Amino acid sequence: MLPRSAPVTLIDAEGSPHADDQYRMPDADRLSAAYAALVAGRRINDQCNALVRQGRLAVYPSSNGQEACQVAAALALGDGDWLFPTYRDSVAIITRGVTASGALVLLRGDWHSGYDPHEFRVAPQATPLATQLLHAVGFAHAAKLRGEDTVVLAMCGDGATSEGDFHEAMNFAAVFRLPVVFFVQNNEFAISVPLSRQTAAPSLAHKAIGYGMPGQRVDGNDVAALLAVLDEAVDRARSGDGPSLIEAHTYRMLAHTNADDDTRYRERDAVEAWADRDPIVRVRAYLREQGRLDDALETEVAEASEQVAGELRAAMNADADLDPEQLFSHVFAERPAQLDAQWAHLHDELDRTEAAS
Ligand SMILES: Cc1ncc(C[n+]2csc(CCOP(=O)(O)OP(=O)(O)O)c2C)c(N)n1
Ligand SMILES: [Mg+2]
Repeated sequence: MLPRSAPVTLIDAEGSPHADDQYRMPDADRLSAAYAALVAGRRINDQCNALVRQGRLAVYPSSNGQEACQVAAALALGDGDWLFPTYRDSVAIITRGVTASGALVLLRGDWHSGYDPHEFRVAPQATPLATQLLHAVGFAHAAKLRGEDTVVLAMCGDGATSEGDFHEAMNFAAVFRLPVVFFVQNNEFAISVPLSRQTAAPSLAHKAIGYGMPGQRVDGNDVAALLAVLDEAVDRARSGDGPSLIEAHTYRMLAHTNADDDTRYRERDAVEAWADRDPIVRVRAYLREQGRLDDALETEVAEASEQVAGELRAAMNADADLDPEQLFSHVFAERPAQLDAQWAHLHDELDRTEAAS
């Protein structure tokens, strides 16, 4: 049950294969698909970072540098399985098949999810930390009671592991042997709080033992290792052996969101050191070495990513059709006097705007 002392790695930072006696290298077709998704994921992250500066997205918690975790989480699941993502997991949602513009509707500021969770088997992105873990566990419990073979993969960050909801979710899932994979992206920060101020445990994966489930640590910038480790946890869940906790060691390359200034709490050198461990560079080097990737295919992958980014730009640059009255919908069954006054104020303003135009 104990996690390894060092994270599982199958492709090292130079792109060379790293032998492991427990985990096998995923086949080249799967890694090629992962590479294409990684390149698209990076392009989407960069596009969203630009859109937020242009005022077209309200906020963007990017996964720059964490794309291997995003891609592997989506690719490790079968079609009928469910993903429970956080605010930082837009790329995982898109890799699962949701259109980029649909996935970004929430972060644009809309009050509804931009996709049908049942169509893609992806829950809406959760912003209150660790709440999605409880939803995931409840969902898995229901699936088990119904005799379905659904596996649920629930994502969270290192900071979220300090929440009470994390504890409740882990304990319930283990006691009832539920088909859940808890997937922690340890990017070393919870906004400005470093991991050293978050936990005194030897690793986040070690927390699994106390609940009675296996924990494993994996290099979060190695998509091959992530796929192999997540595959094993998904198989275990599906075969009725219960939940697992996987901790991916990665790094948040940008600030928490556009609203954060990370120069106030971390050194540039630390960030730059992680640039050498970029998740795209190493799988690209490996696939090239294997003769599975050449200039033509790289161009094809880059062009496909440009197309996704272009479609996203076009969708986000179109003004949303907003109804200001929705601000008042479903808040109170009977509107109190204070909101009545605000309602009247809004209508007065709308009438005057209309009269002036
Ligand atoms: C219950 C709750 N408390 C506090 C917050 C404010 N908050 C938003 S993100 C964040 C940090 C989370 O860090 P981590 O879990 O490591 O995820 P990351 O952002 O690094 O992906 C905090 C404290 C919140 N969203 N929900
Ligand atoms: Mg974090």
